[in-house]
Amino acid sequence: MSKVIRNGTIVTADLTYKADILVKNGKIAAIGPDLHGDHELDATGCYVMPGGIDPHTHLEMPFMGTYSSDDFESGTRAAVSGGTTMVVDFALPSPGQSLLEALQMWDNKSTRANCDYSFHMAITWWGEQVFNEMETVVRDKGINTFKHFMAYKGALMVNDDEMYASFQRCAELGALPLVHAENGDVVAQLQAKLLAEGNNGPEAHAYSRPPEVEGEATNRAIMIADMAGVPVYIVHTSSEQAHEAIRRARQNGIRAYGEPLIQHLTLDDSEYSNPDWDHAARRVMSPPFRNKKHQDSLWAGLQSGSLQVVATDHCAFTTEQKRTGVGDFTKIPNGTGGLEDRMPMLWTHGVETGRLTPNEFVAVTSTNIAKILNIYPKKGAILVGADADIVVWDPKKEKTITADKQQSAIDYNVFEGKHVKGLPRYTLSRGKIVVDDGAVKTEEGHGEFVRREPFQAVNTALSTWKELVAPRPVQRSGIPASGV
Ligand code: DUC
Ligand code: ZN
Ligand code: ZN
Ligand code: ZN
Repeated sequence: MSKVIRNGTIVTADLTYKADILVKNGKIAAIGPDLHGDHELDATGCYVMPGGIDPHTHLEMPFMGTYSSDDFESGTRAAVSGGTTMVVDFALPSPGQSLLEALQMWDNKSTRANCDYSFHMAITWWGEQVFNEMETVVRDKGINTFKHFMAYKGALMVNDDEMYASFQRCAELGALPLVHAENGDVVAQLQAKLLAEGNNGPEAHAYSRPPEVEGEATNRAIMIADMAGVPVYIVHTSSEQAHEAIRRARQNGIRAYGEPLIQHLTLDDSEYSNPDWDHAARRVMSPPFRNKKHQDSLWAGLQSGSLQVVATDHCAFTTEQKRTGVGDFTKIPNGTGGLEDRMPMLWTHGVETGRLTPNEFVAVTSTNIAKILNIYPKKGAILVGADADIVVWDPKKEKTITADKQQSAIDYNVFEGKHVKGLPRYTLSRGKIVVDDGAVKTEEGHGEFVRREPFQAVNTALSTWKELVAPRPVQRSGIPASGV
């Protein structure tokens, strides 16, 4: 059965024009004036854009003694309700675990997805097995990105030795390394000092992860990537120092990418001085929210192109889960939600304010991401032959964000009470209407895995295993099953 989106204004990363779109067999079959089909969707007064891609989510992730509370069903339902039609989640082996075994676990969880998805693979330890499995992950499993944590010491963190070796392996395989850039050694010392001084509340979480910790690690990751001969993507860029390291590198011809989160763009560190423990703890994430100076820097980065994409790092924990950290902020599960609010919040604070054009909005929420992750133009495009992942965006539709009405499984929303203008009228996931005149109509399991092929390899370093890195004992956590 064909569908036609009629009377809308198509907005892509580089064009704005009036045309109808014919959708058949999950793909865009035609674009042009006055098209007709079996089912017609009225887009009068709306922008018709590529569905959003969130390149950074953690659904049902074992982390800090628990599991994040949105799974692939509720998480992708939340996504499509806000106009996002694809998520990229992190398969996270616990240290010592086989990458392929971890991937199988994420494969099993993702069968419930309501929209398309892909995975990044995390490198949480280093050894010959990891080195060898990386090739299978890229060549057979369709994953071209590997995530490295420079923080979470004693759990997920890799050291420079391991990171340099892994980056060289990425270069050889045509894969892109991703980095969580915070100096984990310094964070661990600051945490211990703050606790020893009796600072155990959620506000101390922010004190333990100052912007310098992020700026230093970002610069280090970029320099190590450059020495390994590989581009690098810095996740959740939150501070001026981190942004400056990326901008400086780009000016020097280094291919470094930066990913601010919608939370860092729109919420600031005053949230942590709220006297309500729950309020502050619900906003504990890493990196923490920053002050206005840093927010201005991130917006400037999106405007100038030195930062390329907006994500969420969606990692939702209930209030009850957050309360594990009463009396010790280091035990508050790190993470916030944002999947369903990313697009409306960015439209409201970016496009409505004049900071971003609608075309730039499409670029940072979808097209740039598809290009960086090597899935363009299957995703991120309004072109004949592209997947019909489309959002019909009503710039006049308004709402006040409230947890009572959200799709996410948790009991609060960090954007509670915020007014947004600009919401989906329709969302299509590979041609299926999943938001119909504002009403969410998902089908569990409709989502499919999207393969991401390797980039042209830029370096032939480390094509065979060499014992270059001093082995260190793998520290296993108490959680079974891929726990960290
Ligand atoms: N930061 C978070 O806040 N949660 C998940 C992982 C991360 O790096
Ligand atoms: Zn007609
Ligand atoms: Zn992270
Ligand atoms: Zn993350």
